[in-house]
Amino acid sequence: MAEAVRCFIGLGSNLDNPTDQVMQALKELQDLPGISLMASSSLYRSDPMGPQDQPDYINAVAMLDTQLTPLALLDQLQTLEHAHQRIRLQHWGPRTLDLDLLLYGNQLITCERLTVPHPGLTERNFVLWPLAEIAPDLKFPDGSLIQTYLDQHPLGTLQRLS
Ligand code: A4P
Ligand code: MG
Repeated sequence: MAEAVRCFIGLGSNLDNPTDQVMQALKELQDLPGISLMASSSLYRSDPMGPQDQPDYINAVAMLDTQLTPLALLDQLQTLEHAHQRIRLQHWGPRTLDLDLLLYGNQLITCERLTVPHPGLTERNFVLWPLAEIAPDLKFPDGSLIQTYLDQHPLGTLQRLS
């Protein structure tokens, strides 16, 4: 059997009780076939990036090991999004559940359905801080350290929830 690859998933929600959406999604990730959930961050409340006339987000990051291929993993994540009745109305608009594949081992992936590392990864404090909470020594595929990006994108109004 193929060796498991360490992956990180970004979770976000700002509709229909976002805290429950994210906590439920973390449970569901754990139950997905071919996936072992290794750690999950605290939940964080964040100001909306993009259109401002939408509610605050709840964000978190999960660490998992999987033998699924990147596209098979994306399929699983999208099935989960659909199960949360996500309706895609507007780019960067409100959503019940958004699951982004942030990192798939050290792989660089560019295809029609997938860009990994996720292009927003090193620019969003609501991704960087929860990621650093569960992987403080993380190195990105280009060799850069997560700590560098934390310094560039401080916590600001991002709020870690207990
Ligand atoms: N896709 C390509 N690469 C990936 C990847 N690494 N992970 C493709 C997941 N999907 C990936 O995604 C559109 C397509 O991207 C998918 O079909 C997949 O094949 P989408 O989630 O439907 O589109 P979107 O969310 O409207 O656009 P985008 O650019 O993915 O938005 P983001 O980056 O997900 O941002 N503010 C706060 N505070 N917190 C948030 O979490 N999230 C967003 C959405 C906006 N503002 C936010 C937050
Ligand atoms: Mg997305």
